[in-house]
Amino acid sequence: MSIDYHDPLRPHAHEPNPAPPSADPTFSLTLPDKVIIIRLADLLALPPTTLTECYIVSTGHGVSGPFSFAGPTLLSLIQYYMTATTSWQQVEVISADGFGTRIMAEELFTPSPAGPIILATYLDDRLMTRQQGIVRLIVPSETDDALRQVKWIGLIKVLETIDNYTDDKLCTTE
Ligand SMILES: Nc1nc2c(c(=O)[nH]1)N[C@H]1C(S)=C(S)[C@@H](COP(=O)(O)O)O[C@H]1N2
Ligand SMILES: [Mo]
Repeated sequence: MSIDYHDPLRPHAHEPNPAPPSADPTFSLTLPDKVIIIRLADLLALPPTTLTECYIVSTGHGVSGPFSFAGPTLLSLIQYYMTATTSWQQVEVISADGFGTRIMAEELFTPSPAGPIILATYLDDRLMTRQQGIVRLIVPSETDDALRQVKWIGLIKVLETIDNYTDDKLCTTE
């Protein structure tokens, strides 16, 4: 018998959803002690970081790019809204269509040489359309299958502890 942690935010086979789940790019930021509604204007008010030479590597539909994506870093958003003394260990970024990824605080504090994780609002110097994914997470270290490139972010949840997917979420298989 093996233990399988069916974490939906870990890489898994996936057919990309072609259409935005809603027209509105507003999303929730859930912090350990409060929930904040983030509108596009709030993101545009934070200093942007530009990532050039980005590729979206789709296992089913080939590679597209290079693109330049720009927007605030995920770390800058968290630090802007969170009480500085609150400690946190990981972040869940989930789209309105239920697709998502899990990010360790370490990945934000020590970005990969490919660049920091950003909340992209611009694609090739133009405000992205909803169809293109605004607000779109760009994880530059992920170059295999686009499974961390979350389009249409609906929820960003900052967790104080590491969610190990135990108890009710644990599944056992033969
Ligand atoms: N919200 C959301 N984001 C998503 C997906 C999805 O289904 N929903 N699919 C992922 C996958 S598997 C791929 S290949 C890329 C496709 O991005 P593109 O449509 O910009 O090429 O989006 C990623 N982000
Ligand atoms: Mo994909």
